[in-house]
Amino acid sequence: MKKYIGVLFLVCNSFVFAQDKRPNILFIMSDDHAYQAISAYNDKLIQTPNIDKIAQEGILFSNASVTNSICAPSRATILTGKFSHMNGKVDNIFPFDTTQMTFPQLFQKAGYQTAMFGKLHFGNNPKGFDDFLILPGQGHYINPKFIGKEKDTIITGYVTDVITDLTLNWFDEKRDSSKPFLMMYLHKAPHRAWWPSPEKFEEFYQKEFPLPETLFDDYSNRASAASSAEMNIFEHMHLMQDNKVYPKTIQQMGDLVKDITYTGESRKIKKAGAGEFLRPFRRANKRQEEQYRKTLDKISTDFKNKWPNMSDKEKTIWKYQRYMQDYLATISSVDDNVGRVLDYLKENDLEDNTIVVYTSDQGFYLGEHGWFDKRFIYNESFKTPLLIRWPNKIRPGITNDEMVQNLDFAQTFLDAASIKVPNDMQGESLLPLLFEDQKKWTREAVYYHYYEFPSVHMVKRHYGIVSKEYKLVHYYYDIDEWEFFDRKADTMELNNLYDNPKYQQIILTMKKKLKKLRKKYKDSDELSQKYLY
Ligand code: SGN
Ligand code: CA
Repeated sequence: MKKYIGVLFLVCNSFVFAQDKRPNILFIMSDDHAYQAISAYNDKLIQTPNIDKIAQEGILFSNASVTNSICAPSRATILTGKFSHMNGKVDNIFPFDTTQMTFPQLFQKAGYQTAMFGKLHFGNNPKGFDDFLILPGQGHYINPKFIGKEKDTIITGYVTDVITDLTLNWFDEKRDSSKPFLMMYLHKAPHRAWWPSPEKFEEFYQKEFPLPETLFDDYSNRASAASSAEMNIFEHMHLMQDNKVYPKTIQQMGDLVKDITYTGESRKIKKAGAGEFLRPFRRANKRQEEQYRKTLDKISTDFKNKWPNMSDKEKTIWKYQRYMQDYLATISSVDDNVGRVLDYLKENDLEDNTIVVYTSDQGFYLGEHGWFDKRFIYNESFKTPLLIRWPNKIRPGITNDEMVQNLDFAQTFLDAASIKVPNDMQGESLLPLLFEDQKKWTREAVYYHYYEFPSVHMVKRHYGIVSKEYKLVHYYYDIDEWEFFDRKADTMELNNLYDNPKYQQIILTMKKKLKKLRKKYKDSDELSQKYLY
């Protein structure tokens, strides 16, 4: 009997030991973080030493992309490992069917301890989490409210710091060291309306940023969708909500009030965004308001002095600088806070067995093509940052240019944790690329499909195929137009070659590949009909 107990003890022990060896996963995602605003990708706009550290000690993907460049659909794709047309969350409007399997549920079942803090923006509470506190919808930058498992709560402070405090407190107070963890640490920043902390607001207000080459793009040589979109900095960015021309009393602005409140989007669109007007700042308490006021007054004075005498071109540049100052200031806070979490892992001996991922729910335009926002298949919003560290597994400092997608995350994490992948997931595990086993990676091109139209920013519905070399796009629904770009020759995507005789053969080949991909992933014109409104 004793002998059997001994054997049983050994078996149990080795089981516990084997369990312990499964890696922890820290999934860090921000909202609308352009790769152009991470110094590991581009150091012309901002220094992000902490985020960069993940790439220095791991891998950086230079061609990582999303399947549908908008918030909730990206999150649904990440959680289900399926394209929007399969998981049904095609845009921020259609509901998510919560009976679907998501990868955190599989982690929880497999014995991982699971937690989520921050922005989910999904319309539902997440499944498969032992603990969570999520922002309702878009959430607030200042003194944010959180939805919890048991009760809701409002926490005083700046959202990026608060989400980090919640994450670190969970590690300190709730983590069960006998289990590996899956932590989803999800930032609201740098989402519009780009409210920095008071300190960063002042610090970044002093800075001036280089102009993107295509700030004054006239959208010639492109499909008509580029010129009909409503995300142009000069035309559609609000002076008040976005650029923070927010005088103490509106009367102080005299005749300029008309400009502040009516420059920007069409009345219809402006009405839709009106709820957001000043909302983030209105949540500030007296002390916080005073802190912000210092910088706000400088902005109003500058606006009052300069605006009436500026040309349209100068106005665009003024708005661009204001935009970059605030957008990048919110990122600077994200970077500081990522540093706090990385330090925690190091100080608590969690560094070695933790896979750290940094990504965004999609990319963003930082003035390229004159734009802000996302949605298009053009590089700045189609691509997304992706940096992964896994000590002793990933060779430090490597870069990979394969066509990987947010679609692949679920399968990658399941594979790393040795959990069985459901047959209907549509991505690929990235482990061969992390381990530089290139032969095991056969994907040539990826598929993209954007749906949310007509809606804010008015980006037409489109789908397409993207390889390292080429991009072929079809705009449908209310128009029928194609675009074809030579990605290597035309990195800024200014020259639609769809009608160029020299490219007809390759366009034909890409069309065939697109058709094949649509078949493989089970998308079709008939299915698109289901998602019209
Ligand atoms: C809001 C923003 C838009 C943004 C959408 C979707 N306008 O409507 O600029 O595209 O959210 O963003 S705002 O005036 O309300 O800030 S997403 O990240 O949630 O998809
Ligand atoms: Ca987003």
